[in-house]
Amino acid sequence: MTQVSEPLDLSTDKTLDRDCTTLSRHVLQQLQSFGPDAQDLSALMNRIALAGKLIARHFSRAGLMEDVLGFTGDVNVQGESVKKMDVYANEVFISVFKQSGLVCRLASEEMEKPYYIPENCPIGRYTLLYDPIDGSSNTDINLSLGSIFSIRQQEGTDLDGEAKDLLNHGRKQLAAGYILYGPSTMLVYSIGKGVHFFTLDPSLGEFILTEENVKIPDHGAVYSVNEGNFWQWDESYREYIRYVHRTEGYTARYSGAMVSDIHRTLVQGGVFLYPGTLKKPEGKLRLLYESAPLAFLIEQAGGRATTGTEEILDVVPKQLHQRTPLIIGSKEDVAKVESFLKKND
Ligand code: P6P
Repeated sequence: MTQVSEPLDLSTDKTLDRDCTTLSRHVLQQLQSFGPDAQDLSALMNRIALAGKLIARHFSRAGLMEDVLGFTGDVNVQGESVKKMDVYANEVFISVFKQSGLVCRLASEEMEKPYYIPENCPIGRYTLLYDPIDGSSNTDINLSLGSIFSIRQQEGTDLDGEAKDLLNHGRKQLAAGYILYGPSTMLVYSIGKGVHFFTLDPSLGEFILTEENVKIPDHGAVYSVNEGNFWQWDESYREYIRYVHRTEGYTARYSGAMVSDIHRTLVQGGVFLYPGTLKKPEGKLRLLYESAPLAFLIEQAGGRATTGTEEILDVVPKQLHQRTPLIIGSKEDVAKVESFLKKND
């Protein structure tokens, strides 16, 4: 008589299965394919995850190690003082894609021109666009910050090494997301099939699936903007701020690191905005490796992202580091901001 084994405790089985839902497996599940393109995307996301783990580890020990915090003394292509963490994180993304055969070019906030990895270029058809550390003003004060990434397919041969094919709208993105270095390290991504949350389990050294198909609420109480720029804005934005000041049910949150503010907006609803100012009429935030990847995510989650006059994902940039005004978040809250812009048109 064969001994009938006790049925598996399903709760254990489910936990085990959840712990085995790594990022690379999730990508293949999303694509329902093991074909070469799916394998490429899975491998790309795995490398992004490795970059996130390396940067998170560096941050976690920053105060204990020499030469991690503080400024390098240099100024980047954006005219911003460079933090040592900016340089480290930028190098991490380059290193994780060497010998990958995947990524030929990397376009970064920290580099004026795209960086080519020659050994990958004959076969690597992907380009990584990224902001290695977004919100680096938070680095030395131990507040949350992030990395933002976007993956595009190279179009054409780029023989002149100018990567002109990158100057295209955001709906060309194959994948986009961010890594949030907070109390826990999270990786949030989309390959156009919804938005998914992964949380780093340091004991495993893996990002594990924690939430699938995240949807942004249609409305949230929080408006997120640097009101220190109030007198530099167009009157229509000042009218919107006066409205939320005098209307019950709104509150302000602003962290100085867009990834943190966007993550809160994605989870709780609301709106984040960085309008053009007198000093920067075109806005501060960069299109290709900050606003477009986040717009891709927020649209996938059922929200919206606009310049105020055009959907962010429709904007075709004229140059790699082009900036843009940004209004992003819940549908109803983005529409509320737009209603003030239209009133003043
Ligand atoms: P301000 C960080 O430099 C960043 O690009 C975003 O992460 C952040 O939301 C914004 O700039 C902060 O800019 O002018 O409010 O300090």
